[in-house]
Parts: sequence; C-alpha cells; structure tokens
Amino acid sequence: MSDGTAPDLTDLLADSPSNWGKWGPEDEVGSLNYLGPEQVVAAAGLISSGKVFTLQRLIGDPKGDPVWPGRTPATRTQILDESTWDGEDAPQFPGGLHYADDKIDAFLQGSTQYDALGHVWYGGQLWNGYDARTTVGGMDKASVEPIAQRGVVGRAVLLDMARFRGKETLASAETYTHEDLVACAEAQGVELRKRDILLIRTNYLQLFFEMGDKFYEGFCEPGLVYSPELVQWFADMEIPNLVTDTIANEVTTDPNNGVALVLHNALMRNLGITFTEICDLEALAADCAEDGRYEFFYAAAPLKVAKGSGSPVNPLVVK
Ligand code: UVW
Repeated sequence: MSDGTAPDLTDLLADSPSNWGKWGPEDEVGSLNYLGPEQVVAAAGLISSGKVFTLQRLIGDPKGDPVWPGRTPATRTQILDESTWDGEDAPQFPGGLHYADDKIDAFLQGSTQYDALGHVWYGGQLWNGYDARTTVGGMDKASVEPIAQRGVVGRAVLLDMARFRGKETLASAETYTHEDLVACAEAQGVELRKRDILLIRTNYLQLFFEMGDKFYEGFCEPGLVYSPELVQWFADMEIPNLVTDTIANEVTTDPNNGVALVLHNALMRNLGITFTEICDLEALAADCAEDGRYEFFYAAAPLKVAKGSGSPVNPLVVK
C-alpha cells in the first residue's frame, strides 16, 4: 500500500529490466541459474590457503539479535536436561540414557537468512509473474525450498564499503551505488566479474550492539540505493546473489523517492537475484584486509522449509 506521497512501485519500476520467463514459466530460483557447474569448478580453483569463514550471526546472542522492526528474535526453550531426571516421573531408558532437547520459536527471517524469491512483491505478482495469492497460507511458488534444494556455490567478492570509506561503520541512511562498488573493487585490487556473488560490508550492525533500543529510532539502514542504472548494472553483470551484513541489504527508505525497499523489488522480484542478509563479515573482512585477497569460494544452503518465505543459513567462505 502506498502512503500517498511516495510513488507506487508499479510506476517507479515500469521500465525496469526483468528476467521473468528467462528460465521458463516454472522457475523459482531466478538468477541462481547463472551459477552452473562451470562457475562452481572455477570457484573451487580459488581455494588455496584452506582458511574457512562462517558468516552466520549467533541465534540467541546474549547481547541481542538484530531483526527487522516488527520481528522478534528467536526464543530457545530447554525441554530436557539433567534436571529432567531429578523427578520420579522422569523418562527411563534401558542402560540409563539421559539427554538434552530444546526447540526454537523463530522468524525464518530473524537471523542470518536467505530470502525466498517470492518474499516481496507489488502489483499482485511475485517473481516470474506468479500470482501474489499463491502466498496465502504459505508460499506455493518461489518459496525458499527450491533455493535450499539446489544450494548456492560460486566465486564471491567482498566489497568492504566501510573500509573503503575509511569508517568503522557506515551511518544510518548512508547510501552507495554500483559505481561505488566498482570503485571499491578497484581500490581493493579485485576484478568484478559477471556472475559474481557480491558480499558487501557496512559493519552497520555494530551500532545495534552499541546503541541498544535506540538503534531502532528512525530506523533507516545504510545500503545500495535505487537508480535505473544500478538495476541495469546488476542485470548486465548477471549477479546471482547479493549478500550483506545489514538486515535488508539496501537503504531502508529511498532518499530520492521515499519508497521502502525498492531494490527488494527491482532486484529480487524482477531480476530474480537472491538476497542473503544479516551476515557477520567481520572476520572475513579483517582477513581480506590482511592478505589483500577479496575473491574466494562461497557456499551456502538455506534450510529446506516447505512453503517458507526465507530460512536461516550459515554461509561458508573458503580461501
Ligand atoms: C523485508 O523485506 C521486510 O525483510 P528482509 O530484510 O527479511 O528482506
């Protein structure tokens, strides 16, 4: 629903490039189709030191879990532990087995996550033209499940925007463009190639841990900002997957038109680019700054959640 002042996404993106139909009428993984065996084998060739980095943030961090406003962090409940066997009604197993069990109640997008391609939409249609009514009660089309079934493997490049701008963290509402990404890559001495998975570091979520509840006042994350040229660049570069360390991968409210999450629509809904959010890129970025290598092997597989609009994930980078 438009707030009456911002343009409607249908109008704003009327001439925006689209990949609908490019991989057939039944496609549910979009630009991940750009990552075939050739890209996987080439990415494996980047492994030389054997250093491994995991990009997931802790679920249940004692310091708090950053989430999109309106979502709540996961709660973990202990169901069984040694105290279970204090009482007389405790379950008994032959041989004296005791064990721990627990469960979590979690937003599927409340931690480091893959968004399903059908996670956002406008004008009554999702990725590939699927009817928005297919989301009712669970995603019948373009859920996270097909992404989880295929997995994501390829060459990835880290673009450390915070370091490039000489900042510890980018500021609220700070924006950058595709031209800034290209300039950052040049400064880092890494070549951006077609079909690269892009990892962009802002270190913005450090402010969540420093500011507590004040972090959400006037919430506007830094990030990529919409322009027709930027969308065309992503289309031409055949980018399969956009990975960042912010909650939503783009500036929350576009400063030029007041629209929320324009790029979720221009890139995810229209081009089929998968979004991976809330990553922890700190250890990887420190290592890249030290060894000067900003390209590496990347692999991730979200959980196979039937009809899910997203899923937690712990992506891996190997250098
Ligand atoms: C929304 O699109 C609202 O959230 P996310 O950051 O999970 O993509």
